[in-house]
Amino acid sequence: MKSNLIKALFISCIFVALFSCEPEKKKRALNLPQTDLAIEPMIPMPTKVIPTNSGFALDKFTAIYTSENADGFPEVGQFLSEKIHAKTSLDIPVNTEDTPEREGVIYINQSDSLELNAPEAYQLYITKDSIILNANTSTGAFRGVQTIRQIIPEIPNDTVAPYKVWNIPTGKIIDNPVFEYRGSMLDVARHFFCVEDVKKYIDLLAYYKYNVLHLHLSDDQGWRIEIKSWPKLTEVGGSTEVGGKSGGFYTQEEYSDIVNYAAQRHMTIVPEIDMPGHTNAASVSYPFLNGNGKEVKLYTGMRVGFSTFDTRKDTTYAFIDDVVREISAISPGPYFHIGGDESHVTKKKDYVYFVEKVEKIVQKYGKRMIGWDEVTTANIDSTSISQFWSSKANADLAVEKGMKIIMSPAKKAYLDMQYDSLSKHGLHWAAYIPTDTAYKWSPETYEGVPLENILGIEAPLWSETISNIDELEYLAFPRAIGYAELSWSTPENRDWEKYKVRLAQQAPFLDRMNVKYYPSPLIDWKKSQYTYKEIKKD
Ligand code: TNX
Repeated sequence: MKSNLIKALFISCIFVALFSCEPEKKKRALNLPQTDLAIEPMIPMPTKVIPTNSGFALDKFTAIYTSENADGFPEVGQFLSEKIHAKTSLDIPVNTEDTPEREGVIYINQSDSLELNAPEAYQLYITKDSIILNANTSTGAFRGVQTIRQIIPEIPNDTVAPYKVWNIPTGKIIDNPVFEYRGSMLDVARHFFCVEDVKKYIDLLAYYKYNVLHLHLSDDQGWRIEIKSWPKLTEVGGSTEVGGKSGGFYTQEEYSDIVNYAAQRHMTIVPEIDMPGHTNAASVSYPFLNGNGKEVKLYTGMRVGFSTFDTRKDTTYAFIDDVVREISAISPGPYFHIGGDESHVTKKKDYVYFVEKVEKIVQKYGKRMIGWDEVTTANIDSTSISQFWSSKANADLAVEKGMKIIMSPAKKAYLDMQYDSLSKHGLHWAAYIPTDTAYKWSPETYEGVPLENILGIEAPLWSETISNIDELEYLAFPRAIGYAELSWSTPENRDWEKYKVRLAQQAPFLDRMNVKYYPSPLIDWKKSQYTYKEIKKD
């Protein structure tokens, strides 16, 4: 009798042991909710999404493997691992040789046979057992990694997490941007923003697949980049800002730090030195540059259009040559922006003469010139780029000259415009731009610019009315998220009603990133995407 009891006990112990040996992973996978890749909050919306309605379990057993010899791929894998850690606290190894327990692998492969063959294209195949991200270039892989980040559920820390598994819906994604230039501009001249603020903005833009940050580095109120051959530009010209507080500037080392940080996120920095107008800070530093005939002094107001360089002096061009040379040497991207807007006190013929000369200087240092749309009134090269902000006539001129155009219509794409009359920050000279107006326009057809002339879209954030990162975020978000979709997604994939549902679900990410976005009343913000409570218990 006793021995029978011992036997039974022994058998049941074995049974319990066996049962608890059932792979933990399998047990967890059984508890995954039904999922649908097609309704994930991806922004910008990918070209094609084909759901297969099952789940990949991201957990502590997952590993990332990348093509090891393809340029930049291991770094992209590392970036994904870091971002997974920030979101889930999981430590996912990259290219580890320790494999025994690994299940559910994320592969990031260099591949020449994508359905869409373009530099930033990528494909994702998500099955129950693996995620395969294929891209031709590490830039394509980086864009695909943003998609993966967006479909890992954002689970609040305080939610019960019985299995510590993040369910990723299965399916296939084929994706590629419509426009090659997808940018935002930050005006660090009217108010100065420190390196950390700029990096945070870069991080947020990169998540939405932007590839350009244009820095407006000089204006009447401030000069923000060290030029070693002309030190007073920053000593004097960098000393103040709108409102009269002390301004600031980037040393060349700090600027390079920003450039490298952006490059790691596959983004290009476009430096802008605005001239011949908007040059009061430069002229206060070196008065020989001044061409408006008046005495120059530091300016901390918000007026535009009162300053100009002296366009007929050789020394002005010697100065510009040094500035373009020094900045180009630390800007690996292909562009140099010369401003050229609102030169209201420069005589027309002087303006044209100036732009043509400066274009040659920019080209001498191996860069492609960008200028605000007024530059098209000069006789410039078809390789130069016009940034449309207000003048249809200038857009037509650019098309006539065969130039590429960056679309930044002030009425639709200016991030410094107020949302409405109650907005805490911003201006409204062009329009009020609520979150839906920012999204509901078509860059492909705006002002009749032919599609083949459009290089892309840029959303400028002028900083007369904002002086810290919280205020910057209030104006930029959520509108900048919409511009990301306008510049990446096909017109067929853009629909306000569908977009606003996905936008609402950005709240947990924005909150985790401590982004002080404007909580537009048009959006039914979802504070949490999905919680473990939705996972059925056994
Ligand atoms: C116009 S748009 C400007 C900027 C101002 C902005 C304010 C353009 C090329 N120039 O100098 O900061 O309006 O919205």
